[in-house]
Amino acid sequence: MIEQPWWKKAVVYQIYPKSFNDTTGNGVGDIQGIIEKLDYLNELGVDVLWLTPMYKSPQNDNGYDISDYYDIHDEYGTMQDFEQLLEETHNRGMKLIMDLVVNHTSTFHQWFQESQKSVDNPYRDYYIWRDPVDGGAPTNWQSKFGGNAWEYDEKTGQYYLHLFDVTQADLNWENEQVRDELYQMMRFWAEKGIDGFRLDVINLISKDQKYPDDDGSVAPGDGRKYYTDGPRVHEYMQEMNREVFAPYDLMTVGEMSSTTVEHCIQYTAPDRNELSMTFNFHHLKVDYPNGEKWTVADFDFHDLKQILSKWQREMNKGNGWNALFWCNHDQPRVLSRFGDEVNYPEESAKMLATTIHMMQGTPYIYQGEEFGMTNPGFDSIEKYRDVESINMYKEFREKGVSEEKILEILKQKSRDNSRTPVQWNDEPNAGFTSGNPWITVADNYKSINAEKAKNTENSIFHYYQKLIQLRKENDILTFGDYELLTPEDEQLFAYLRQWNGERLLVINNFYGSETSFSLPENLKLEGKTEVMISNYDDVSQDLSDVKLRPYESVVYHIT
Ligand code: TEU
Repeated sequence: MIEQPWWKKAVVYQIYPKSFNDTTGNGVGDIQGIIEKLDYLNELGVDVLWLTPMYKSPQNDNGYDISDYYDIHDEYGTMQDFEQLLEETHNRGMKLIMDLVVNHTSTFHQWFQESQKSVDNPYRDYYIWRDPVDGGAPTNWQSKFGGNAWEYDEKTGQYYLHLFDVTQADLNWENEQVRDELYQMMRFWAEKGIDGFRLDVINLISKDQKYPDDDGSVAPGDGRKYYTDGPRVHEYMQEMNREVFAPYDLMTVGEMSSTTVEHCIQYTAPDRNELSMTFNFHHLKVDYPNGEKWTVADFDFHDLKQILSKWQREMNKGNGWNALFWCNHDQPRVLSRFGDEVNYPEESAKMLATTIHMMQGTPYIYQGEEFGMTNPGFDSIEKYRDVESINMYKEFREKGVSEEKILEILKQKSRDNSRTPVQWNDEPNAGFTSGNPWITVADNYKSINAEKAKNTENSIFHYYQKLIQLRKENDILTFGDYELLTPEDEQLFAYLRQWNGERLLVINNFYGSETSFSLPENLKLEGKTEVMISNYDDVSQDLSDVKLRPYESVVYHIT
């Protein structure tokens, strides 16, 4: 075994507390609900739990709008509950990381409330305030949730910047005092004994101080090039690392919006002392034709392979480290997106899991993915809760798009697709709550639920268990290099990993028809061959001509 940071062999499980498990009957998940399910998570075998924000918040963006970093949101419980959760997680040999939202705070945060009072308030400079330009907004940048990114404040006659919702004001990272306050807050949580942080949109914290208008070369008022991976971002990451991460030996994963592989190498190469690993989203834009998310579209399989392969190759070469994932609370369910939830739910869910879990990086599982949860297929706007979806609905209605068309888009693209309650069993509300759930439970919970998956041999749950175990037992998964095979094949995602004389041949059929794989002519794979994992019984043994059934996935280990 080679010495390495522990998180290079870990698997992380993401919990969206609001939808995880409710013990009080108020329809909202809570901390005690997480504690209740720790044995389940331990049985699955995951090493780390990532909790999305549980701090005090008006919940306009489900907790990504924090009004007090030092307190727990009432509906979730108390600080004592949190401390109990941390202890019980540790007692089971698992670790816990918190979500850190420091690009912005809620406008209900005390800092902003002060900041808004007057131009000479000591907190004014905690946020980004600018004078009007030509009687209007300082720049033409668009908020990620629609509309201009600047909001006018009548009282003081200036605008503040909000890259997200109007109640999420961007912090001014140029201000050293802001940075110090934030580091102090991070140390507060580190002192409690947490094991790390997931850092929300952390590559957006450094803005171009000239605040130029966007010329519209990507999209009208796009603005991203003036604040994405901005001028001082690496300096800030190194400072944060020095001030907080290194002294407490924390695992950190940065959420990187519209980033590049060059930047992610810089963020994660060990000698730079910034972050442990990064999430990037390029592989999840393969169903955004011409960059447009809000449209119904199939995914581009060729692009999916190319993008994932590029990140595998280049991060490995640059000594960076990828977070591997298909889903989170901002993305539709992967089974509905890249699999076939109707005809081959079991096969395609397992195939997708294999594709990601055999790569280099740290895999993340989003709650419910481990037993095949799907998009709920909401058929009315009243069922949606997400601020982004609701803004989009209003905007599109104003433009004259039909209700029916918008619902069709939301069914595929809304963030609420992954936010429906975890389906624990076949009891009312899927066992999530005894009350009224804050968002409707998907109606397939009687057939798709955790209890059933746990009690069924060969279920998706048991397949994930096995994948998690394999990562611990096989160094090749951590260290092996990566080569995409048959890149032009329109149905197969096949790759080869090699390390220390061992090889892994990973073959995934992404479609519902049969096909076959033949080894490229120049590739000779000699040695003892074993099937490491597969989602069908009796798989082909002849590597020169592997027959694949619908959504078949097979991994050969050659030693
Ligand atoms: O998301 C950042 C982000 O840019 C997206 O994934 C976003 O949801 C997408 O662009 C919308 O189309 C993070 C959080 O994960 C998300 O839940 C928050 O809403 C957002 O930051 C703001 O804090």
